[in-house]
Amino acid sequence: MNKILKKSVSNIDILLFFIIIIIKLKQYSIQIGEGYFLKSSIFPTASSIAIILAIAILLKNKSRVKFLFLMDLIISIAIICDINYFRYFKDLLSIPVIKNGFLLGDVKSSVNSIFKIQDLLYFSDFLVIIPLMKIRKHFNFENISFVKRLAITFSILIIAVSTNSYYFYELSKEQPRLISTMYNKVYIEKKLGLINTHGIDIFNTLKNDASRKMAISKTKEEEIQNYLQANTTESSTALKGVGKGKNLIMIQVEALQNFVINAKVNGEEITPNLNKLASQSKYFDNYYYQVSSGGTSDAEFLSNNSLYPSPSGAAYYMYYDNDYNSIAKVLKTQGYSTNVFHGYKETFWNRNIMYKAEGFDNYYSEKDFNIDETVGLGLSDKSFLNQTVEKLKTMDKPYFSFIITLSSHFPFDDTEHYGDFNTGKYENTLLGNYIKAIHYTDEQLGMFLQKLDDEGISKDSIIVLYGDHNAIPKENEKDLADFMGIQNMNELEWAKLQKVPMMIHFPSNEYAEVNHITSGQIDLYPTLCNILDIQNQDLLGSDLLNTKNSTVVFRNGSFTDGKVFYLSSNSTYYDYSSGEKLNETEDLKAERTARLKELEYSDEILKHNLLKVYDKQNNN
Ligand code: GP9
Ligand code: MN
Repeated sequence: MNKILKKSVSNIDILLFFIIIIIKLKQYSIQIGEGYFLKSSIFPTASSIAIILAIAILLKNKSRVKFLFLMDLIISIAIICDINYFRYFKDLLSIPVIKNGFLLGDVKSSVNSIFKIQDLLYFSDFLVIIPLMKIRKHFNFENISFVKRLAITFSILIIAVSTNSYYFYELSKEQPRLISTMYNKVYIEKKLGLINTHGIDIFNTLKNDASRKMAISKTKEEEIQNYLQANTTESSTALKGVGKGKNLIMIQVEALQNFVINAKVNGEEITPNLNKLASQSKYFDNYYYQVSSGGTSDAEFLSNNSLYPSPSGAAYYMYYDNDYNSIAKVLKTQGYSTNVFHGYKETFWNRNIMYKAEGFDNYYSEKDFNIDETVGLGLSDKSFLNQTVEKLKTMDKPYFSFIITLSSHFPFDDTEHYGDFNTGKYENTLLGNYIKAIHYTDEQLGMFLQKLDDEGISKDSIIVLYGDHNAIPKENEKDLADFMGIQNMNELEWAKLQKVPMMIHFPSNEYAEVNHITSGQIDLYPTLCNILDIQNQDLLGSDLLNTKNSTVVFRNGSFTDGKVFYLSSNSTYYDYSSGEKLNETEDLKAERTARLKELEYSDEILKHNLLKVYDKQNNN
């Protein structure tokens, strides 16, 4: 009996820690209300607590208690911070946000009004624990040898780490880029629990910081600068400055792929309004999306900065603290007001922070719109675009307004809200549902464009519209092949389908034509520099109106110039038209090396914040 009592008292700190943390997380889960975090993440949560306990067991008695005490304190602080952040942003706190605390400005005062005195109850256990541990000190503890402690630690770790790994694996299978990009922290927490989620955040930050700390040589720095300078198209003449001083309205459409433009299903045009816009604009029909795992945010990043996205993770999360030479920043120097509109959670994709870095003065997110109608993920494109027009009407001119739609988001299953559109044999397939979704968005864009005309806005504006990335995943390729009449859907055919439309509309439908140049999202900004007659500096893309031969490079190292398509996945060159495999020639090899170099340069620019260095030199 005495032995059991001794054992229990000796290990009461371990038991208490486990119970207290579970109670706190349960309470936190109830307070947040959405999604029952603890319920859905009980096993990974228990495993993460067990990992902490395994480490504690390795320590000697006194240090063990101190360690657990400290862990309890850290977890309690994390819970309180998360709750307060969630009350305001409906998201979880992360290291990039903490590092950027000063960027949040008015949020600081909001936090004061959000904090509730009851939050301090998360510290209430200390009132009991401290005296309890003082009493426990007087007991005569059983002494466990280091070897025995090591064995216990090891056994707990094996069970806890494998349980945890299983849940990590399941989540990465379900949402492949979620853990590395952390674009939806609430969902990670729902699946893996609070401790794991913050652990991932810390790990990702450290990994990124370590790769950024490696110094870059002066020679490399200059080499990249020379490359950027050589890439600037000084001799641009076609349409130079035709949009000077005009408003720039740039619309990024969720999952708008090029194959729907001018296409019919069941005898009906899928996107009649965009087809009309295409016929009245410079329409680029060989324009590829170049996004990596950062999805929508990568499309924004490419289009606004003319830099490649990060090869893994998302530039919006990893390089939020860099200096950018973005469209908004340059237009601001020309007296433009800069605004961005997106009817979703303010912090999603780290937008609240990144938009500041990209020079947007005003960011209108979900909280600035009246959420009176929802379709798919959130506020309907109809209501969003209607409210956006109202905001545009009052904006200081000239303005740059960047507008990002939402309703046509994967998995396109909100069919009851897309309206009636018969997709014939594609009814009840993912492709059919996508067609319905994009038809809905097209209708809303049509009304929006009409309003811009009616309000007299179009005549003073350059309107750009493009798709962010693909809609149809590879596993649904059969339906798409059928729709496109492709008999043999192979890797090349699939790669050729990864295009999004890009249209530039000028007042009075001037300069309308279809432009077939092979191009990508990185080329938008330099093209706009020419049209708006603004400084084209340190950009990696090409001005599409003044370039004869353009090559588009994909984040995975594939590239095409419209004649040859190199696919990095199987390291093969193809003739673009015939699909024939080509042997590597010296020229092709040189091209491939040059393309990889360009990607590497972009990575170095981001890792070492080189635009800041070059900007300083330019100003000296
Ligand atoms: C939500 C949206 C989604 O704000 O932009 O991003 P995605 O999942 O398409 O990358
Ligand atoms: Mn998207």
